Amino acid sequence: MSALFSIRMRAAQGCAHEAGGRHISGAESLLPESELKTAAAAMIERALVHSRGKADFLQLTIESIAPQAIRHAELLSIYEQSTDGVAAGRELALKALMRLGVTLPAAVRGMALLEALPDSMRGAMIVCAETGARLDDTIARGVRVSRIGSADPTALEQWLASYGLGGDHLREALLLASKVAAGDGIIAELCWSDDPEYTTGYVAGAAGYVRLPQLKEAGSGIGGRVFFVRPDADLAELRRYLETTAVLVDLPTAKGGWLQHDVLP
Ligand code: WAQ
Ligand code: MG
Repeated sequence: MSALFSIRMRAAQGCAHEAGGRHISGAESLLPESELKTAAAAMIERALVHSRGKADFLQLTIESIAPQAIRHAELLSIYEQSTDGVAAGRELALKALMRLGVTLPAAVRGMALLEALPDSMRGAMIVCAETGARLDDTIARGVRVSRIGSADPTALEQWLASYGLGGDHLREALLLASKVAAGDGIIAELCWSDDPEYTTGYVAGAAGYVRLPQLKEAGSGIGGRVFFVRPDADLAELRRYLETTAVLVDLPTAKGGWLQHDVLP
């Protein structure tokens, strides 16, 4: 296999993130050299034309990944849940988190952290799955998962389309959640988008990706991610995995039952 490159973008309004700029958008992928130009152009376009606002700062990083450093994870199964309104959606999200092994108080506390954000972070909060206490020290930055891609982007697109699924938000979230769920110490993840028009969010864990169509009100530009971890998780090691380990996501081996409706895993 030829060498792969990690390509990632972050964009902010006002000034750079680290100088206090407001996070607008980010993106990451793992690609062969031949696809970098197209991917870079798409990421620049995304940063400059975004529903959260116009970026004044944009950083693109491209670096090669040694083939022997690449790990693999399997694409999570999807469970689509129909819900009626945001309150019902969040209620169901709590239930899904508990099914994956988060305690009720921790699920409630973790969700409250996300609900209380004054504006979106660039990355995720790491929270104890037993107590709901925030464990990372990144304050308003968050832990950003990167070096993540599909082992076969064309096959993934066809796979999703065969289930009537597609779109950047879903594809990227599914890849990210598949890497996160494979992390040592991860129990579950809770996410909703910070793009004002995108209300679908999810709860994910090793047992699957539970898609909830309305986890926030349309028009809200505040979203985020919470990674719930075992109380004894090695946080430094986990953070290294999330931020720097290159992971390619493979399609599941068995096709039957990959997408299910209105059942929790
Ligand atoms: N690592 C950690 N946290 C991230 C990352 C990352 N690579 N990317 C985004 N976040 C956090 C950050 O706080 C953002 O503000 C927040 O998540 C939302 O990011 O249809 O689009 O890219 O099934 O806006 C989920 C549903 C869509 C998809 C999620 O998130 C579906 C989405 P966004
Ligand atoms: Mg966004």
